[in-house]
Amino acid sequence: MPRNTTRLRLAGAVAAVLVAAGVATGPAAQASPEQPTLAQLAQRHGRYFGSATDNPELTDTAYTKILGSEFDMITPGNGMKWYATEPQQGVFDWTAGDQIVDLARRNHQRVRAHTLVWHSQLPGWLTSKQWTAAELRAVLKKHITTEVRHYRGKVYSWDVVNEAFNDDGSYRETLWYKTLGPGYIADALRWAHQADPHARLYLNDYNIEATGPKSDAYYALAKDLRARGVPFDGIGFQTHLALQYGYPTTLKENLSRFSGLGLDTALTEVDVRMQLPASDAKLAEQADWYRQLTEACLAVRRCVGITIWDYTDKYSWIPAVFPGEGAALPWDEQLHPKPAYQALREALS
Ligand code: 9MR
Repeated sequence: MPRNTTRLRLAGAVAAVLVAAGVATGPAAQASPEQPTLAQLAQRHGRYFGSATDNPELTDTAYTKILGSEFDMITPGNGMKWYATEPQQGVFDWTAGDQIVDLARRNHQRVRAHTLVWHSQLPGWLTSKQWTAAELRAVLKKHITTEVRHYRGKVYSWDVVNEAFNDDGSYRETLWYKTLGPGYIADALRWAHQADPHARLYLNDYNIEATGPKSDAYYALAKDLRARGVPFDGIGFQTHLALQYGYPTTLKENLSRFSGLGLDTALTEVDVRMQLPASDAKLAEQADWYRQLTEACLAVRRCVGITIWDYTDKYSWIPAVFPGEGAALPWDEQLHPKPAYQALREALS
């Protein structure tokens, strides 16, 4: 017994050192050698494999068991958004975000923190008032500084600005853009960097997987931010795909051109929805898409990892937002792996 205790203590100490060094250790320590986890398979390529999660689901122990073992990166789906973290002006609430950070830490997982500046899920006090530019700038700076400081040293990256562009490549007319102009993006990045110089800072959006006007807008902005020396590390490709719209065949070349700017890329919110009911044919096509997008990321040196937007259809956001669509994730509602799960394993092997 004492020998086991010593070994456990030693293993714990080694894990702590590796975690401090930013090396993911948990799933490697937990899984059986015959069946490596998605995280372990990704680690062999120097990548991570993550899942989003959300606080209400954490009471589901069958769910948290897979969440804690199969992945090495976790994103809070809602708990770090503005409505949750600053529900009243100047009053900060870290309960939801901390719960997920603590869970990830216990499972030796890293955290992609999400998100600081967005037009959605803002508290009423922020959206119901007419702000002057000076006032809103101060509010934004305080929010970013306080939240990023709170999580300093505890998160791998931040989605600093989320969904800043329209599909045609024009700036989205958000509260931030309308009041502060496009400079809010560089300001947000600078404030986030000051608050946590080690966090990787991302701009994150959907419908930018294929080349086109929206992804061109990010390319131009990224180039400009780089040229001006604004602290900034990567572009998050949300990758919310739908079978009925076709696979984004230019994904790999698109990821590559951002690497060419010296930036990281990541697939940050992957799901592949379909019109219900699901069929074997649709699930096979979905599996093929998961395989292709994984291969695309692995083929691009600076595509650092993949996160799915929760791992099971049981907790997917899709059915509530796209009625009649769903079945978007690699595990079904009973937490059984689907063909997409096998496809992910093969693509990572
Ligand atoms: O997963 C999130 C869901 O629980 C929320 O209801 C929804 C509200 O908009 O936001 C979801 O996450 C979004 C993410 O923050 C940004 N990209 C789109 C995601 C799906 O809507």
